[in-house]
Amino acid sequence: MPSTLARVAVLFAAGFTAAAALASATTFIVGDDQGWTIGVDYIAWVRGKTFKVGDKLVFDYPSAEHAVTEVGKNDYFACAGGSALSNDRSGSTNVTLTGPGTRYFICNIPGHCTIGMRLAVTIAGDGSPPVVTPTATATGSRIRPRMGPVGVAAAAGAMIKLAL
Ligand SMILES: [Cu+2]
Repeated sequence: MPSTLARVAVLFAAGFTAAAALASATTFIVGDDQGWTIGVDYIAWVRGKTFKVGDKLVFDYPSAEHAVTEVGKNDYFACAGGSALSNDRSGSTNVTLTGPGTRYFICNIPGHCTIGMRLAVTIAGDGSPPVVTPTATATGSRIRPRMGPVGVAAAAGAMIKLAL
């Protein structure tokens, strides 16, 4: 019986951790209200922001006017879209930051990159994963002495309800 309760508690703790990790992912609208367009300083837009693995970039733009073209570092600085890693003109381009490092985006419509439609985003990689700290109720052997059997049962019951 205690092992079943402990298992439920561990499952509950794992579920809570996963939910917390999901909740901490951030969606960034590139350029905020202005979106992906000419006349926005994307270098300034990036400044002060922290991008993490799992965060998402959303580029909003009129599909007839712009594109989101992911390129390598050299092509970013050269405004060259010829050997793009990807290109999208859907009007709403979602990019999930799946790993650490720097990713480079330009608009490959001729002339647009050179006048500022380029974005370089550096994704932090060294953040250690959240540490799961077993609580007193999650580990049977660590139940606080001052909590009587009724309290333990009530706590376990509450956790089972939450887990279901
Ligand atoms: Cu453009």
